[in-house]
Amino acid sequence: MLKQHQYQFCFGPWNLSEGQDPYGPTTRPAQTFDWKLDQLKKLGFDAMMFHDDDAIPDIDSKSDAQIRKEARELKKKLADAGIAAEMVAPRLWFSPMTIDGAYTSNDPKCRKYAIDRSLRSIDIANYLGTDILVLWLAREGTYLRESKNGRRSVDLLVQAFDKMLAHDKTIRLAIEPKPNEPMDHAYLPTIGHALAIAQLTRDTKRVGCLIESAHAILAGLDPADEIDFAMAFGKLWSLHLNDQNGLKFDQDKPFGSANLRVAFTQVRALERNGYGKKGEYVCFDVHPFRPTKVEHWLAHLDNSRRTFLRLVEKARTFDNQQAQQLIGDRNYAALDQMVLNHLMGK
Ligand code: GLO
Ligand code: MG
Repeated sequence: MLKQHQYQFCFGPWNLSEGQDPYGPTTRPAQTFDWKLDQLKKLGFDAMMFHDDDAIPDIDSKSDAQIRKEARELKKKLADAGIAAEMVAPRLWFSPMTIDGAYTSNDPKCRKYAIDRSLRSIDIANYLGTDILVLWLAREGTYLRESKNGRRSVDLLVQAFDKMLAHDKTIRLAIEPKPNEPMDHAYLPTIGHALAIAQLTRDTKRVGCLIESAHAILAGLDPADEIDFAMAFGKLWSLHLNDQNGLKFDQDKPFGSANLRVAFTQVRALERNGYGKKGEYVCFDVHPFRPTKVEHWLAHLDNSRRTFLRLVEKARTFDNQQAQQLIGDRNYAALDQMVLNHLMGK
């Protein structure tokens, strides 16, 4: 039998979060980065994702030389632990310089800050040995449409991406779309938008995307369709699997926890497109439920991976021949029930 592809798994330090929400403080004590790396290793994950300031705390107060030194130390720590750095993402939504957006801010000084910080993130990606810069465009949008010029914002985004592509000849930009939150409306809400704007940049081949299940659901889309679409372009370079119960705040639930069938459909889409065969990782952008006790702090990550692997088994044992017969007979009621039976184990 052909050896079947094995997936590689990843999460970020922020996925071991402390439980704060807009209405209340933390419910678990903060832990060090080293503790988080240890947990990742203990769980048997393969890689870690990094915001620029996860890699280099207080990044804005540090010189380029200091950043280089700290990034190299981190790279060594990761190598000793046998863990890869999957990506680096500039955290462009915390600073007083990004209150009104980053690349699309109305203030030229703030736009410059955002670009300079992104170029630094690219340097950090280089030091850590990854060629992926993830761009979650958190504040690129508006609370009220009259505050920005939408057409100008598209031009500003392209200009920013072009500067990043010119800064480093190998870096690939993976845009992570999200339709809303924290903004009312974001400028690049879907994978279609991310891949379309790629065509306006100076190196279209190096601008691709990252799909997050919850973000697709918030856009009213089926994440599996987003996967098929991105992979038809060969541009799905990373993935944030999680779950989301309808059109609410971004929930980052464990993978499959709100809708197992939608999760199954995503896994089938990954399988049919060969996701991971070029070294792409399956990342879980999930958070513990706020009431989670310290002793159960890792469960959401372990459970997401377990569910994912069970669904891979389900995708690989799905009776495609029988499904094709039912499709040929246009018997979709039976096909529907066949899927449910398969998921329920009967
Ligand atoms: C928030 C996003 C966020 C990003 C992360 C990486 O909704 O999903 O968690 O994935 O900051 O850029
Ligand atoms: Mg995400």
